[in-house]
Amino acid sequence: MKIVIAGGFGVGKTTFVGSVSEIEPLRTEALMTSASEGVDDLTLLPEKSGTTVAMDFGRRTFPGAVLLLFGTPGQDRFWFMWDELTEGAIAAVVLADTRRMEDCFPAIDYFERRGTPFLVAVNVFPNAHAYDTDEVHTALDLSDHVPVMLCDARDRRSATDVLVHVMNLAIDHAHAIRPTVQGAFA
Ligand SMILES: Nc1nc2c(ncn2[C@@H]2O[C@H](COP(=O)(O)OP(=O)(O)OP(=O)(O)O)[C@@H](O)[C@H]2O)c(=O)[nH]1
Ligand SMILES: [Mg+2]
Repeated sequence: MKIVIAGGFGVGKTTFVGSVSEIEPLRTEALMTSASEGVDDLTLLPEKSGTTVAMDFGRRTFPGAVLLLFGTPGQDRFWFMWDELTEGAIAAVVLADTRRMEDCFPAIDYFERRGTPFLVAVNVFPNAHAYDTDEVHTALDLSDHVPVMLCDARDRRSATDVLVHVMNLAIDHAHAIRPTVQGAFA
């Protein structure tokens, strides 16, 4: 099963894939230099030194399912890669940072438009205000069927919990559309 880990710049996508992957993840990090000053806002991310310029790739096996994890690049200037990167994905995780909530809107719009099942996982940064999941759901104006979770992308157990939820979401979605598919060939 292909799962996409998406979200805005610096929200923790690479960290998430690294936490849950059972293989050494493939990363395409480029060192951030003064050339991106004024473009990439690092005010809230003092420790960040690299940024994804193509994708992250990891793998995680559960009983009966192998998840192939594709992390997107976060910046708008890499949007042109999204269609290829997300092709064939059965579900997505949209990571959000409540200090910069609006940064996850493009990813939410993208998966809504494509009809890809997704959930929103708030990566809780220590100095961020603690909102509960209902508040985030309302703030993002999400459909009722889109779950919201809180997580710590650095923590394997927490990030794994997100993966289990997104896997179940994908399975539910597949069951929901199967009668339509069968009907088409009847
Ligand atoms: N405190 C805290 N820091 C985090 C967390 N997740 C990631 N970080 C840090 O935040 C920064 C951004 O993480 P990345 O994983 O590179 O974010 P990204 O979404 O892949 O970034 P781009 O690929 O540039 O869009 C890094 O310095 C991480 O160490 C978290 O849950 N809590
Ligand atoms: Mg990254």
